[in-house]
Amino acid sequence: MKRILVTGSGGQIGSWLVPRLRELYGESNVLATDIRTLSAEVVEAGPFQVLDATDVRAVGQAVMRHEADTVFHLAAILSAIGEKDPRLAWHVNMTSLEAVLEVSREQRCAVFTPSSIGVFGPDSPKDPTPQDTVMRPHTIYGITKVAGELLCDYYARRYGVDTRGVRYPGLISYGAPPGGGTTDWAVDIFYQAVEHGRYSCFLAEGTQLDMMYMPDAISAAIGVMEADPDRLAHRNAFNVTAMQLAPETLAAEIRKHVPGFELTYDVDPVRQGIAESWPDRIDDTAARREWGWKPEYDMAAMTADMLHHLKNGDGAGTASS
Ligand code: NAD
Ligand code: AKB
Repeated sequence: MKRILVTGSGGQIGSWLVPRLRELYGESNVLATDIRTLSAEVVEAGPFQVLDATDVRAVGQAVMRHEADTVFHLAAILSAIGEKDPRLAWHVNMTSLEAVLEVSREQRCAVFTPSSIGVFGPDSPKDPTPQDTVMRPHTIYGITKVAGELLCDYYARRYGVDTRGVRYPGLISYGAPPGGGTTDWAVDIFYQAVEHGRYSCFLAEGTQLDMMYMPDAISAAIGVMEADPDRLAHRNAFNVTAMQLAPETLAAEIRKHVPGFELTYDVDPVRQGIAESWPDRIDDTAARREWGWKPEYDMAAMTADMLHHLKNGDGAGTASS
């Protein structure tokens, strides 16, 4: 049975990933950690520890005490917050990854690190964006993700650390709010639709980006880590996508459930600039071929499920950006 440590457990992904890992591998085998204390519900559901992932000694001690053999490294600063404080993004994203990789080299752990569609930039082909192509992002977030992918591959080649990752698109979920990204509009829109019947979007009409519903994102993380290593030609990191959404496309789908839902625009130039530098559609053939990636939710299924849960009071607020 795997012994797992998760960093950044309280975020949008961690709040879904930790319960799923505990279901699969046993409650006591999954140590949830975050730089901040989390709700009693999370802390009492299994082992939890406050841990700053940039502190290599603390990460080393936590891995040793828990006897972890696998680290899911989720702690990071996302794209919109990163543009507000680039040095913080560089520090958190790079120092924490280097700490996790060093500890994993010493203590022989496998490592999952999410990358992002943010690795791509204006020079990358936009539709479709291939698995292997030009990656010259204009955001500090994207720069840390490209450097992170390369560092993970380096640790695999040089030290034999089993590093794997996926390039997530924008993730849509209820529960923990998104952490300050460019794709947060695709979560906010659902909360505003249910609460107020209207939404003012910070991206412009026609801005298409790849997206995925969180249950599929969790399957991707677990799927790539369970994949047969002999089938993997790539490691860090696989393009994965489930749907392509522009604000007006998603609004039309929401309107089928919330008649009269109104969409207006109040464009934020910073996040609009980031979105325009990202792909319209990534090609995830390599993930499908090498480890059987296949999403379950399309736009219609995701929208129905999101609205069902939010109407039942399963939401937890909107984005922090
Ligand atoms: P999030 O912002 O929701 O959560 C990040 C968590 O990390 C927070 O709970 C925060 O408290 C914690 N954290 C911050 N600094 C820390 C530190 N120094 N030590 C320990 N914990 C710290 O992020 P998320 O959406 O859950 O993203 C997780 C990973 O997935 C990130 O690497 C992100 O780049 C990547 N990703 C996310 C998305 C998305 O749409 N959510 C898309 C692509 C990639
Ligand atoms: C962001 O918008 O920063 C994230 C991502 C796509 O990496 N959601």
